[in-house]
Parts: sequence; structure tokens; C-alpha cells
Amino acid sequence: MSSRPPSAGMTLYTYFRSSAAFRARIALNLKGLKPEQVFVHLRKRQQVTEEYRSLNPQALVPTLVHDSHAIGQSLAIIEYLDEIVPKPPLLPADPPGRARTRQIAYAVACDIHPLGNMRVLNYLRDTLGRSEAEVLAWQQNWMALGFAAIESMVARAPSRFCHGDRPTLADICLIPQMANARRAELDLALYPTLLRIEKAAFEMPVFVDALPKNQPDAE
Ligand SMILES: N[C@@H](CCC(=O)N[C@@H](CS)C(=O)NCC(=O)O)C(=O)O
Repeated sequence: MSSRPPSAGMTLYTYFRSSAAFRARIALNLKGLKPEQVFVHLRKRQQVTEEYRSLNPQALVPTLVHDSHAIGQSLAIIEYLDEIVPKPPLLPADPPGRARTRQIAYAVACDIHPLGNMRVLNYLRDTLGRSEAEVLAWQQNWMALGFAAIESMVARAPSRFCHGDRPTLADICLIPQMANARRAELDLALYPTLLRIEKAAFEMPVFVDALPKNQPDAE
């Protein structure tokens, strides 16, 4: 049997403030993986270079390169990690639990996060001529709508984390989005269950170590 550690040959292309990269960092930490990191400075537009696009044609972070396979999309990266390192599992064992976990994760990753992405906000500013106050209101509107729904989903069957007593894909998506919400000055007091889950998450070093402020490229 090979003694090669699973993170050998693994590189994460990341940016400290990216919440999609934050998701990948939490998943890597949960799996005990320590890839090399390459920092892609989004404000310096390093994501749109030919070199980076050759890895990730969407020009978004994160990208995970493993054994010369380049994988974009944080959820694809997280599922890949769960497949190559099955323990601890990032989804519950039962199909209804898996579906519920994915429902919460996708509510963040498919419906909240894309509307607050840098290029979307820059389009509002630069192409549509919207003011900073309008851009902030836009972000707060879509986050508030999404968080209210997730609060209702998790409050129906409350547990330590979004689903059960250990972190899953749902928490991996939720916690970085709550960091984004704070940056957008959203009042999180309206979501007490989410705040309680966030508190539980930050009792674990795997979440703390993945925080933007704890990354080598943090400014
Ligand atoms: N659905 C993608 C979203 C990735 C994404 O939006 N990344 C942002 C940072 S959080 C980005 O690279 N933005 C660059 C830009 O907007 O130009 C994923 O989950 O990986």
C-alpha cells in the first residue's frame, strides 16, 4: 500500500477573502489535508490572467489541482475531497439527511453567494452606475432573504450544527456566508439558530484556521 499522504501533489488556488475558498479550506481542514497554496489576488485581477484561466476557465477561486487534475467550483472540490478521503464524512449517511444537508448548502452556494460575487457587484457599480449604498442594499437584500429561509429550515429540527452534531457540507457553506454577511453589515441577530451554529463551529480549530484573517495572504 502506498504511504503517500493524500495532500501530496495537491495545490489550492485561493484568496483569503473568498468565501468559496473559505469553504474549501474548511473541508481540507476537516479531512486533515494540507495542500500547497497559491494566492490569487482578486482585487489585482489575477483571476483573469491567461495562466489562471487555463486552470479555471470561469476565472473564479478556488481551484484545487490534484495530480494534475484542475477542479473548479468549491462544491465539486469538497465532494472530490469527500470521495478521496471519506472520513470524516461531509454528508450524513441517510438519503433524507443528505438531501437536507444539500438543500441548506445549495441555498447558500447557488442562491445567496452568486448575487454578492465581486464581478456582480462591480457590474452594478461600473456598468449600471449604482452607488455604494445601492450595492450594499442589494447584498443585504439577497442575504436577508436567503438567511431567513435557512434559519427556518434549521430551526425546524435544531441540532448542534445545521444537520446533526458534527459539521457537514451545510455548515461548510453557511459559516463563510455569515462572514460575508458581517462584511455587508447585515444584522445577524434575526437568525438566532444560525448564530448558535456559528458559535459551535468556531469552537473547532478547523473553522478558525480557515478564517480569512488567518490566511497567509490576509491583508
Ligand atoms: N460557485 C463558485 C463561486 C466561486 C466564486 O464566486 N469565487 C469568487 C470569490 S468568493 C471569485 O473568484 N470572484 C472573482 C470575481 O468576481 O471576479 C464556487 O463555489 O467555487
